[in-house]
Amino acid sequence: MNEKKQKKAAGDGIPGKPGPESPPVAEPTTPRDPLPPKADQSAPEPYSPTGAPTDGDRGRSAQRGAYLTTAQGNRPYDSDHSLKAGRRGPVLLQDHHLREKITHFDHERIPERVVHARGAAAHGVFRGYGSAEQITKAAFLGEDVETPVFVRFSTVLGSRGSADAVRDTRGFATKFYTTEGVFDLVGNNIPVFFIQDAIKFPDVVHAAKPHPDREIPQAQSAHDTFWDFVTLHTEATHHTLWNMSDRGIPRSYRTMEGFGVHTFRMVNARGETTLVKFHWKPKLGIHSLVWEEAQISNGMDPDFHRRDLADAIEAGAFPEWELGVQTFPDNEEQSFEGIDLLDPTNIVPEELAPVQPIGLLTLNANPTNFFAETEQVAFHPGHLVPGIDITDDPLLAGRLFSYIDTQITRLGGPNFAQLPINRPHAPVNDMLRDGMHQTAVHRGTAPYRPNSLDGGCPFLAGRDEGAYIEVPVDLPAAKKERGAPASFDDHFSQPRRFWLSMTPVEREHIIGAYTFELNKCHETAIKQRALQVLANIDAELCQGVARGLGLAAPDPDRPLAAVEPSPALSQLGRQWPVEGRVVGIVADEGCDLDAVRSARGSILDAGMVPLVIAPAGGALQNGSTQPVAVQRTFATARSVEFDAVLLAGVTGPGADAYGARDAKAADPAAPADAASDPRVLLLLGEAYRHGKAIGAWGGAGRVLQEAGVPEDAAGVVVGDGAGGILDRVFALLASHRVWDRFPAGA
Ligand code: HDD
Repeated sequence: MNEKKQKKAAGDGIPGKPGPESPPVAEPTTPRDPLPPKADQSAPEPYSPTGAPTDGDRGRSAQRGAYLTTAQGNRPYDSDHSLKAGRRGPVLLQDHHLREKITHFDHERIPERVVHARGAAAHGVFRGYGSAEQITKAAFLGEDVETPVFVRFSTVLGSRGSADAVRDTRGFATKFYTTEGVFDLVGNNIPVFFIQDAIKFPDVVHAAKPHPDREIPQAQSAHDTFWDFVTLHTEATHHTLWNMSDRGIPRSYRTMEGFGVHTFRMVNARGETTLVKFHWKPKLGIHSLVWEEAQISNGMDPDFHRRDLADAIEAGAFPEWELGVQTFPDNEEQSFEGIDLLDPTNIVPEELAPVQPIGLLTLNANPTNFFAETEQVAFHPGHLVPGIDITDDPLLAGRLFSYIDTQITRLGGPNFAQLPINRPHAPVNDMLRDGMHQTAVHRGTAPYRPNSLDGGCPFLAGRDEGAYIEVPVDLPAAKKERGAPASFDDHFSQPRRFWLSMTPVEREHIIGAYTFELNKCHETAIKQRALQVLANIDAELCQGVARGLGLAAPDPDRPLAAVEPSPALSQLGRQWPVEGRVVGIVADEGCDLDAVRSARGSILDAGMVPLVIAPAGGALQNGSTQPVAVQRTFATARSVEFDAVLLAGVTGPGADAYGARDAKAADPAAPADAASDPRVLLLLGEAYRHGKAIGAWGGAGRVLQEAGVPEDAAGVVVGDGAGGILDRVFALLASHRVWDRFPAGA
């Protein structure tokens, strides 16, 4: 290229002076009003780096002004082209905007949580009932006291990008921004834990995470190292059994129980103490997927639970849980009815110690920014308020160390409490100073106490009002040793109680889950060891799994525990509200669209979500009626999304439904009763296998036959018109599934 051409191509080579061929500079967007304030972000405002108070915009919309700027507030005139020596020449290192933009991008990811990496969260409010005032002075549990909360649900094993509906424990962590400081209840949806001592936590996690050579399998316990660990450390038997039950594959975060797992100590205003176990009880009931649904969902919608939570909140169907406590006398043995309360592999049956409700949690707002809130939230079981204290559970002791330690790596230093989502809503005056990512500009000259320079401030709370008052519990005379009490050695009576409390359907599911997982193991010795563990729980369980593995069922190697079942452990046999349930309506343009519209109305009136499933997107219209909007197509719908499926009636006698016309359009010679769309047949077949209520009206029953769904089967409702069948379908939904169809190997 000659010199003249080169100069022209470089836009005269003068930055800021666009040449005639320069692209137009984009118009800046018009400034918007900041987003409305979020109650949970109304934490104390820190000072800006210059020491000036920040403006009211902080914590709502991080960006201000109409113009794109660098991090230093300089306005670039072009953010799409690197600075070059000539348009076709090399990029210049001096381009600060380029380097700043790329450098920041390079550091956008932070280490994911070592466990519970995959999560979804929501803001909400907790209202105390006041019923706990006799046992705790915690202010947030007072009558009608409202406290902002942030709740993060999670799976344990998978990476941040893994699927939601895997068989796993779910985290249920709640941050209460109380007037007395932050209280974190960092629990799970399973009330017991794999291990009794925190020193084994790295071991159980190493065993459960993907194998270190190939890094597979992702987000699964169905592999050799997991089963090797849990059969060698038989204290894991109880938690593993819960995982293999339907509790391991919840239908939704909204339909899970939550548990504090450990025993905590509550302290009232008189200094009296009570031992408690925390329970979260979902208002919508406790519901699970069936295994095949979970597997389908992980492929067709890996964000199944995350989407479900966000959609429900966006639609105004705010999920609610009651917080309850089981209470026990704070005795010297720290046990109740022979159950060691310091052993986190134990539950106390609700029949022995009923759960007493103490407050209501409502989740009512989705996060504004996933990273800032859901990813950066940092929980810690040691974040306690006056009136709630710890016990000597050795698992809890290790957690008290671990959580703060992990945040230092994950969030890049010790100042993570200053991140907006972690800021207490109570005043903070902590004398913690400096460190990586310090965002506060602390004033004063004496960050120590007592001092005589800053007016002696800060002062100490009185002993009666302060936090972290170790209850003066007498410690037994002891010598240092590594060991556990003999009561920690019983690993089978609690699992046996759980098994005996299950209904036949639930037992069938448990046998199916063990059989699936162990058949994924390669080592026969591990499968045999697992069968020995199962034999020590129950012969029916062991034999059922052994059959599926093609191995002999061993005899128990110890006497089976004599325990009473606890019916409260079963998820079945109860009726639940149907609010928020999703009903699919299969329809096409051959249908009576007035009836479809009226069915949608009835479903909405019952507080449920109707989704019309049709051959193509857009709207259904057939001339005589108003169009009906389509939410799912035959290609995007799978049964797992729906709690019940309806087949809309067709218009005239003998009319074809759901794809028959399409088939005929493609092949005019096709017989009049051409098979319906195979995707509809698959949807119906799965809905039937998974125990879902199915309704059909106005001649649509013909499609049921093609799908192999018997019209007279339990939970299949066929009628002339929609009106006659809807109430019966709604009634079926209150039981979650049509349990009479199980066990069917689902
Ligand atoms: Fe843990 C995260 C729950 C035992 C160490 N744990 C974490 C989360 C939940 C739990 C819900 C996710 C919090 C969030 O959403 O950010 N963990 C439990 C329960 C346990 C338990 C119910 C037993 C009763 N955990 C446990 C032990 C240790 C840890 C014994 C270590 C000694 N847990 C951690 C951790 C994590 C964590 C490594 C990872 C990310 C984080 O803390 O913030 O520190």
